[in-house]
Amino acid sequence: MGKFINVRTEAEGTIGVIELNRPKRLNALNRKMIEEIASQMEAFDNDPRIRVIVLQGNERAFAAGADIEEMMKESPLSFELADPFAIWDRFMSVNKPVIASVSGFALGGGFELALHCDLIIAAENAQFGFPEVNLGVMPGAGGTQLLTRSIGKRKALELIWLGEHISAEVALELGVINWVVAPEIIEEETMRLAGKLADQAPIAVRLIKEAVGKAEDLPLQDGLTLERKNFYLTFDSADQKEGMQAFIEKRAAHFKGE
Ligand code: CO8
Repeated sequence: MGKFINVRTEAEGTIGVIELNRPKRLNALNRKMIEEIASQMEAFDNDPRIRVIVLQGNERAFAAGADIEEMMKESPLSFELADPFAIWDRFMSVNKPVIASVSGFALGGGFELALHCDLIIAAENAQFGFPEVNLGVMPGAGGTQLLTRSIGKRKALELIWLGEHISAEVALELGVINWVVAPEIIEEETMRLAGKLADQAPIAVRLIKEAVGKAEDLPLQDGLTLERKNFYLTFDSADQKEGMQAFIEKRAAHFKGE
């Protein structure tokens, strides 16, 4: 539990939930809050009982961006010395699946935080956008790179240049997010999806995350080589034996992450 986040587990301790908790500021992200999120994600990543991590805000806001009051005091040198984006690199090192569950505003750094997650589920009232240009700046926590990889150059420029919000429905059509659901059921639907993922074989899930994650960076042949090595590795797990045995015996598999 931190000053700016609430932490809990669900589904018999297999799902770790991080809830952003700065409601009066629409969960605007200050440095301490980002640090708390990253540290908690690492704690869940290192906890063998946890299989899936969920990041969520509240009904009104996932996060309305970086804390503008805090940020306006910065200078190029203060940024250089504090290296604030090093914390963001830690999100990239999480091995377990991370689901962003977005209601309300996901703007600027809040949108970037969601883009650092593997899957995004949104409520119909969610709004995504990069308003930085309206402040005379630009995204700095990965927005130009992650959004462009997700929807291509022209659409990314449209969103980041115009600084307008898009609805969850449009975000879904663009392929930025995975699912849109009614606000009343987002919590339940998030847990259903997280629970389903938590029941999959954890080692396979982890190796899939690594291989798919590298698909955007590696030349095809290197990506195929990595995929094959990871495929071979799954055959060293008890879960591979269990999964195939269960198929033969026509029963549900029970995976232990071994
Ligand atoms: N920073 C600080 N305070 C904020 C922020 C923010 N990003 N967003 C909202 N708040 C505060 C408001 O100032 C207000 O405070 P108060 O009650 O004391 O006046 C409170 O939250 C509620 O907000 P509003 O009254 O404005 O609520 P509305 O429903 O009228 O409007 C909006 C909601 C449209 C979301 C509006 O608040 C808004 O435009 N917010 C700013 C959005 C924005 O520009 N975000 C981008 C910031 S820049 C950025 O993210 C750079 C990322 C790169 C660095 C990442 C490092 C962390």
